Amino acid sequence: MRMFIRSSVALGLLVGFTGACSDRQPTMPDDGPLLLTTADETLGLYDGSEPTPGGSHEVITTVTNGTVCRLTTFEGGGNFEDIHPELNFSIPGSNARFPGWKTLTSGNYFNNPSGVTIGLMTSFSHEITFESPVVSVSFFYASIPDVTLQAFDAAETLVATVTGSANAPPFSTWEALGVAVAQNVITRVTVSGQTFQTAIDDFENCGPPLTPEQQIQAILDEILANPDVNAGLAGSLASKLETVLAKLDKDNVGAAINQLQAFINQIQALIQAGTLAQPDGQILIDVAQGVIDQLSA
Ligand SMILES: [Ca+2]
Repeated sequence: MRMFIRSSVALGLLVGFTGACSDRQPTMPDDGPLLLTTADETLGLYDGSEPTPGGSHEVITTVTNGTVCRLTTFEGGGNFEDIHPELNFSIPGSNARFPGWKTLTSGNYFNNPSGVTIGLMTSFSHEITFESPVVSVSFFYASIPDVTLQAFDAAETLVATVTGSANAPPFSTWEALGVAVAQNVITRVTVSGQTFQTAIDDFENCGPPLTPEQQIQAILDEILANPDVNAGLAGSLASKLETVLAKLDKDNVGAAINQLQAFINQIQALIQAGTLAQPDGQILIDVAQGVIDQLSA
């Protein structure tokens, strides 16, 4: 997903960064919310480096005991680029929208939890909203002021809140902050920090179930990523799962369940033969069994 739209705030900043690096003096728009000074310590995470467009955002989906979690690492986002400028656009597969946030691939930050890219606040408070309500939300943060995470349900009731202590500068310590409730009711969260002085990484939301087809695709991806599974074996396992998908496509649930059971039997045999590590195989069995249970319900 490539996005090239930039806010007027970003353009205003760029005007100020025309000299040599050591001479850069940010010029603030008169009506902007920015609170920067020229001192390095308060310039924050963004070092004024050239904005660049990004590509597809990385989202890592895991299924554990029926709970689906979607991890947005921000990898793939551009430098000082809007994560999504349009209302209601969500990163594909993330279940989440990040209005007002930017991705940053270069700046005054270190030891970030994943890759090179982080999510940067461009105001003192931002929302993150969800396509489907979730049960838990978490991320890692580095911030000069304290960071407060508040979760709301569809009725705009505050259902959970947590505050993390300031841990910067320097932006080299990343601490986890998260909330969890009993049911999938969180429709949005607000994150309070400060413009350019608060960043997050590895944003995760958990809860809404995947469809059987999505879960089977997740198993397929897991198999293809496992170095213990050679090409021939992967082909054999994949053909069973592709049969499951074909049966589901024709609403032939009974045949799909039979194929899933055959898949589970094969994984059990591979575990017993020592071909597949027990924890790796058990994850595949758990997800396949979960799909069987879902289809049988
Ligand atoms: Ca990252």
